[in-house]
Amino acid sequence: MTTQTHDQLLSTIQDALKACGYTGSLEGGNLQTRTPLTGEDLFKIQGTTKEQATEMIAAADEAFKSWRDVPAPRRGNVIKRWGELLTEHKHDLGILVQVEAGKSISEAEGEVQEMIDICDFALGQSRMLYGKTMPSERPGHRLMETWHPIGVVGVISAFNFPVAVYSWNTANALVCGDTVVWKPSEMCALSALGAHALLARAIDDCGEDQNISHLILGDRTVGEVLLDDPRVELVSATGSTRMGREVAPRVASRFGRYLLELGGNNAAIVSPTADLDLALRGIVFAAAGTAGQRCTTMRRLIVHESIADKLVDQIVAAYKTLTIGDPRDESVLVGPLVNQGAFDGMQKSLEAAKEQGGEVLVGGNRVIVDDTEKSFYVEPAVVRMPEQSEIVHNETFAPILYVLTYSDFDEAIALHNAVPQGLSSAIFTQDNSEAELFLSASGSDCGIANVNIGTSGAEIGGAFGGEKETGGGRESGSDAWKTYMRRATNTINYSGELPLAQGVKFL
Ligand code: UN1
Repeated sequence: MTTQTHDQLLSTIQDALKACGYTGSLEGGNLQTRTPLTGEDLFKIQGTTKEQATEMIAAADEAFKSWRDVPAPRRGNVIKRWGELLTEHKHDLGILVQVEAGKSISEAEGEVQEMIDICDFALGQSRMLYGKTMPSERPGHRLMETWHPIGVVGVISAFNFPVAVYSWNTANALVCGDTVVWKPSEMCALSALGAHALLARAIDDCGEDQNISHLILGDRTVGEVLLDDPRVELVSATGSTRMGREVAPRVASRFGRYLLELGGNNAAIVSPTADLDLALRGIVFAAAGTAGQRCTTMRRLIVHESIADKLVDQIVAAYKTLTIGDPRDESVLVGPLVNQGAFDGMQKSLEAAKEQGGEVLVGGNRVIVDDTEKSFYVEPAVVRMPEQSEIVHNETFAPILYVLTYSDFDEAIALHNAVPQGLSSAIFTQDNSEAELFLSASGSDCGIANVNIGTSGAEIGGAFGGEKETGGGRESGSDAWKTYMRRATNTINYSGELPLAQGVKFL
């Protein structure tokens, strides 16, 4: 039970936004904000018009002309300061994420921690925008490559990680010398105001140009401005595969670049040799945590037939102990679905699974919290499927774990790779050769492949993204920064002669 009244919640939000440095109005606008915690409306804030969005792109494009020449380590200072402010306001921003995405405070603050971590990473990266030097085939010549900023980066982010994914893109883009125009999910506009205000403070503290960062608030129609404006060199979009199918050709038709992080349908294989205790905890967190609303959520379990009954019984028992409710109560592990659409989608998928021979072993029922039908809480579900069927190929953004069994390892890999999505994957095994096979070219076809941990909860240091219908993009760590830059190959002749490459003679 949470004891906070609606008015108290409103003032908590106001305080958090103020602490982050947001000084604008929270009234009289046209964009209704809402919380999935209670299903109640919050503030009505000012949305952005298409004309304003276009003006922001123009301003960011203008700012780019100076920002690209600011030394990269100095650009890094803005990100360093952002990281400091995020550390100071981890709880404030965490509260906003909790209110709009419905996460436990530990997960909401964990999301802010991802922002702090990427700031550390990008600060280091600002001194490591390395290009290679290659041996020239000609005497007295030097061949090398240089990385340059590309321009305005449009970031479109989803409700489920309302601020972290934005920061992966923004921290990298800004140190690379790009400017950023961000269109967050309209369901998380308050979190966006908080995160954006903290960046504005960092820019101010460092004496840099505020126009390097802009925020567009509104529905998809205003976000579409980013897709079509030729000044937006890169569109980085997180969301559904359906959205990606629209974004990619639209941006490509004007030869813009895109970075897509779309649907996942993540599975874990559990081998007979697995440490079942460890597997159980990994599975339950990845499948039921964040109410199944991570793109990395585990949606399929492919378990060896010899241990299936035992493991499934343990999972069902663990699910029965999960506390479901308003996550302002710190004992709660599973918060709400984001809205009625998510709840209806889950019910539809459960129906389809039953029609396709599935048996719901636990969960799926609505949970009424605090006597209101305005919020949508649900018991995470486990569904045993007789075989791979159509529904198992779909991503339903809700906590449904489909269980399939296998008898030999090749069959497990085939089942694993049979879906159209390719984000995250895992194997639980103590057999080294199974683990290696899973990680090999003939193993998991996903962008993320783990051994003895679940599918979710990736660290920022690795490149994040996936294959097939997940969209192929990579953001966050490793060399994902290269997506935010363009490469120039340079040949410098200091020989005083003009030898031609490939030994060609002319004149
Ligand atoms: C997402 O759901 O879009 O790996 C991002 C994870 C988090 C990020 C998820 N670090 O689960």
